[in-house]
Amino acid sequence: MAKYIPEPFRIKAVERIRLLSREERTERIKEAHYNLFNLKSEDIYIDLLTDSGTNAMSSEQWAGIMNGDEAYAGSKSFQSLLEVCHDIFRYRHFQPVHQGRAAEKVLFPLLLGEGKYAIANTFFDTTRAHVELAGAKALDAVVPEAKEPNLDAPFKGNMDTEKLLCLIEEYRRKIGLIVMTVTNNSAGGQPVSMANLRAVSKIAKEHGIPFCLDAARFSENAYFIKEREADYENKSLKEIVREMFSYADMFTMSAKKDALLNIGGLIGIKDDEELYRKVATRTISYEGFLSYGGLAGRDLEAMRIGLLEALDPAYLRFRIGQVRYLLERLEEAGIPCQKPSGGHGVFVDAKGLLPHIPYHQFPGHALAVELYIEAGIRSCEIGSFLLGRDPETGEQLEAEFEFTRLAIPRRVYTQTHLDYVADALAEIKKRRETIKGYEIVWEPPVLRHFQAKLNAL
Ligand code: P70
Repeated sequence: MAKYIPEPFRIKAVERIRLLSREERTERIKEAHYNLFNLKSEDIYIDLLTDSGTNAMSSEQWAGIMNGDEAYAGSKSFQSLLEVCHDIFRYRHFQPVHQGRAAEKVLFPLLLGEGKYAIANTFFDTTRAHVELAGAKALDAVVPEAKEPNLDAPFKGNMDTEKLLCLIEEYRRKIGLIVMTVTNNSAGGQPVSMANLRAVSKIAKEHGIPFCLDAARFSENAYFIKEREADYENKSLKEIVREMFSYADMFTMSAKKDALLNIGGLIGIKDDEELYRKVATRTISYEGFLSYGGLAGRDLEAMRIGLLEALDPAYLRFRIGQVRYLLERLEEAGIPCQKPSGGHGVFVDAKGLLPHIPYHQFPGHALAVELYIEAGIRSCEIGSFLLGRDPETGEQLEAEFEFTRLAIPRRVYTQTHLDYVADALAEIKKRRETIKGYEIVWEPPVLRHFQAKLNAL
C-alpha cells in the first residue's frame, strides 16, 4: 500500500466536530426526508458531500482577505487577479463570477439555443442543466473504459473521439459547443490526457465548433498528466496547465474547487473579442460589474492566491496521495471503487456493492444514507438519482455509473479521518444484503437531487 504523504502544512485554526448517537442520526436523516442536503452540518461528523467550497484557506489567503479592495469599479484586487490569470492560463480575457454555474449561465446561451446540441466527455449536473436551460441538448461521449470500475487505465476521463465524430456527423451544424470536463467528475474525478485534449481540439477546429474547458479541477488534472503521461514528467505544472488551456477557445471554472477558496468562479475567453463583449454585457446584467462579478474584492484576492497555491507540487502530491490512500484502504476491505484513484475523492461502486438494488431505487443513494447512519459521514450519490429524468419523456434515466462519492475537501481532514471512513464502509459491507433502496416522493423539475424528498423502501 502507498504510504500516506504527510500534510505539507501545519494546522493553525481548528473547527470542532461532534458525533451524534446512532439513534439521533437515524432520526435526523428521517427528518431530512432521506436527502443528505437537508441535514444540518452540525449533525455531521465527517462531511464528504462535496469538495466544492469546502476547502481550508491558507494563512496567506486569510491575510489576502484583509487586503481586498472593495471598490465597485477598477479594484486593485481585480487587476492582480487578472495578472495571475494571464500568467497561468495565457488567455486574453477573464471574467470573475460568483461560482461555476454563474459562468455557465453567462456563457452557454451565447453559443447554444433551441435545436442545438452540446457534447462533453461527461457533463456534470449544473453544466448539463445550463445546456438544457439554454434550450439545447447535452450529449456525453466518454471513453468506454470509464464505465468499468475495475479497469485500471490512466485517463478514464477522456472523450471518445470516435463517438464525438459520429455525433458531429449525425447532428452537423446543430452542435454549438464541445465541453471537456477536467477532471471528469461524473466518471470518478478521472483525468483527461493531453493527447486527448489535443485530439478533441483538432476535431473541434476542423468542424468550426467552439471548444470549452469545464476547468473546476484543472490543477489536479495537470498533476495526473505529469504523473501518468509520457513526456510530461519533467514539465512544470504551470507549463502543463498552459498547454491544456491552449487547446480550448474558452473555459468556465468553479473556483470553489482547485482554486482553493470557498466561493467564486471564472470565465476565460482566449481571443474572441466579440464573444468577450457579449460575456461582459451578460455579466453586468446577472453578476455585477466586470471588476467584481458577483464576488467581494477579498474573494478575488483569495482566488488569486489560491490559483497559485493550486500549482504547488507538494500540495498536489499530498492531495492526490490522500485520495489514493483512501481508495487503497477501501480496496483492502473489498469495497469496489472506480479505479485508479481520481483527483477529488473516492467513488464507491454502489452497483457492485449493492447489486440487489436496481438503478431506479438508487443504490448510490442507499449507501450514502447508510454511511450517515453508520458513522455520521455525509457523502453524495453520483448516479441515476443525480442524473434525473429524460426532459422530454419524464422517464427516469439510467446512469452509466451508480457511485457513492466520498469527496475530500482540500486541506481539511487528516489520515485518521480517512481511516475512520474506510472502517465505517467495511462495517457496512458486512450487512450489505439488508440495505434497501429508495423511492422519490417529491422532486422539483431541475437539479432535483438538491431538494427531493425520498422514502426508504
Ligand atoms: C461537486 C459540485 C460543481 C461543478 C463541477 C463541474 C465539473 C461545474 C460545477 C458547478 C456540485 C455538487 C454536487 C453534489 C453535492 C454538492 C455540490 N460540482 N463543473 O461537488 O460549479 O458549484 O461552483 O456552481 O463539478 O462536484 P458551482
